[in-house]
Amino acid sequence: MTAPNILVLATGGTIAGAAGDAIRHDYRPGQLGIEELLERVRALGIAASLTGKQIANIGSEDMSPAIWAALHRETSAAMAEPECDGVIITHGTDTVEETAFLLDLTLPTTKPVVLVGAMRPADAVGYDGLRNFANALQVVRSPEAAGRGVLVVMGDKVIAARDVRKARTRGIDAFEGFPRASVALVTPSALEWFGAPWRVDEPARFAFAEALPDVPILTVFAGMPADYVARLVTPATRGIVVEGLGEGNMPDPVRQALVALAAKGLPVVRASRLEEGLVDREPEDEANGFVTARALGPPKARILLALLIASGVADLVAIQREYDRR
Ligand code: DAS
Repeated sequence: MTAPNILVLATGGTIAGAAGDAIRHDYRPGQLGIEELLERVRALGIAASLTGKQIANIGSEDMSPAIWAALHRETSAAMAEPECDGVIITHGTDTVEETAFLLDLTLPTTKPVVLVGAMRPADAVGYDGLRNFANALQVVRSPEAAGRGVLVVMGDKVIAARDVRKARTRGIDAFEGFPRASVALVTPSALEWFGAPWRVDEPARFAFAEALPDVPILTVFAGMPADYVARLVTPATRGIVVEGLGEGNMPDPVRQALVALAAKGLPVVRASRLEEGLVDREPEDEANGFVTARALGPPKARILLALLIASGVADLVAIQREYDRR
C-alpha cells in the first residue's frame, strides 16, 4: 500500500494531556502539541504521511461552536483536496459524541473522517492514546472507511457517530455504541468491518450552521417542580430536549408546562436519561405535541434538533421523521 496522506486536526483532550507524573490521578488535558504527538506516532513506523494542524488545545468540556466551525471548515477543505485521503481529529472524550455527530450530519461521506481520544494522559503508565491513534490510522487508511459517515475510534472499537456514547468515567474501555455496538474491530495490525459501507458517496445531510439556535436539555428527576421548565427557557430558546426518566417520562406538572410551550410552537423532544433503549412515539405524543428521540441520547438529540431548526425545519412530522431515520 502506498502511504496515504492524512490530515490530523488536533483539539486537545486527554490524548494530549499531561500529569507531570506517571501515577498521578489528576492531570491537565490539552498539553501536548500536535507535532509532539505526531513525532511519537511516526516512531511507530506506520506507512502514512501525516500533516498536523492545531485547531485548539482544550479539555473538550470547553468545546465550542467556534471550534466546531473550524473543524468543519478544515475537514471540508481536506475532503475537496484530491491529495488528501482522510482526516483524523484528536478530541477529548467528554464531548466527542457531540462533535462526531455534528460533523456526521454536515459532511459528505466521500472520505474517511475519524475522531480519536484517550482515557489516560500522554505521560501516564499505560497511555492509551498512542494505540488508539494507531488504530485510528488503520481505520482512516482503509478504503472501506468511506461511506460510513464519521467514525469514532476508542480502544479497539470503531463506533459510528450516530451510536457512540461515553458510558464510563474511567478505564480505557469507556465507550459503547447504541443501538449498534461497533461497526468494526481494530488493532494496530488488523481491521475487521462488520458489513459493507451504508452511506456510499452520500452528500452532507444538513448545511453546517455557524451559530446553532438555543436548544437546552431539561434533565428530569423524581420530585421535579414544574417551574424548572420556566427557569430553563429564555426568549432565545428555540426548542427543548427532555432528558426524561425511563422511556422519556416526566412528572405530570412538568409535562403540562412543556405541552404549553409546544402549543406555542417550541419543538419538545423526549429522550431518556438511560444509557440504552429507544424512546418510541406513543399515542399521547400526538396530543402533547411532542417528538421522540428514538435511539439518540440527549446530547445527540440536541445537536439534531438545533440543526433542524437552523435549517428551517419546523413541522413536527418532519422533525419526527429525522429522528426516526437515525
Ligand atoms: N478532559 C476530558 C476531555 O477533554 C476527558 C478526556 O479527554 O478523556 O474531554
